[in-house]
Amino acid sequence: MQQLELSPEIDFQSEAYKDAYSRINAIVIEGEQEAHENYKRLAEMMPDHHDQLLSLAKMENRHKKGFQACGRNLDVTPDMEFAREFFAQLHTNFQEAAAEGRIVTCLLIQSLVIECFAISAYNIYIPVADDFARKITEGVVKDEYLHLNFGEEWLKANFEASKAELEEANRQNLPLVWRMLNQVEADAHVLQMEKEALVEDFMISYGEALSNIGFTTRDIMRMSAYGLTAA
Ligand code: PL3
Ligand code: FE2
Ligand code: FE2
Repeated sequence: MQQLELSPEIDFQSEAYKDAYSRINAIVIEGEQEAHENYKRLAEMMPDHHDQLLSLAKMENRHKKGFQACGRNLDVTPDMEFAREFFAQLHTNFQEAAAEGRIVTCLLIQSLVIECFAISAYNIYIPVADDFARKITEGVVKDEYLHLNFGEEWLKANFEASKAELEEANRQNLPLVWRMLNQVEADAHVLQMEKEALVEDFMISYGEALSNIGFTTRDIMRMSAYGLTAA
């Protein structure tokens, strides 16, 4: 609220806002769709957690519908082609890991990387969103913490056996996050979301997740650096 008072009025109907929103909204819709498919796939790969994962998949589908409504509310048509391109590399990495039965890599991509990306983006969006989108996003972000928690709990319980694969998956996928952040920087700025804040929030959520799973501070520092040098 305080942030709202400090920032100048946002004109949600300006052409500049709607143009930027057509890409950001599409990214979020596509992200929720990817998450929906990824949890369905994980449900097949993890029979012990099948029902829980299907319920997460259903939540993602509801999130997608919520964000589609946010676009319609502003009279914006989401640029889905741009968004599919935006997620292409992460999508491919998940598909390849799933095809080889690499559950740990799939969980790192979906439940750690994508969920932390979503949590940071949504938290930073909420104070600068229009009233309609703020209510939707507040509901969604609560669910995303549950999704992150699912990955944390499983990886924590299987930490020793997962460690090497987690390190490799981090090395492969974290650089993609920095690239994606660079790609949204200009549009996010139009929505009054600053890249520095997104990076900071992401690093905090992701670092906390790695810590909860069992990595040491030294591990976390080293693992976080992968993204930055290759960006
Ligand atoms: C997982 O449940 C959802 C995955 C969504 C990923 C979203 C990434 C968003 C990055 C773009 C930054 C702007 C966000 C604006 C919020 C409406
Ligand atoms: Fe979601
Ligand atoms: Fe999620």
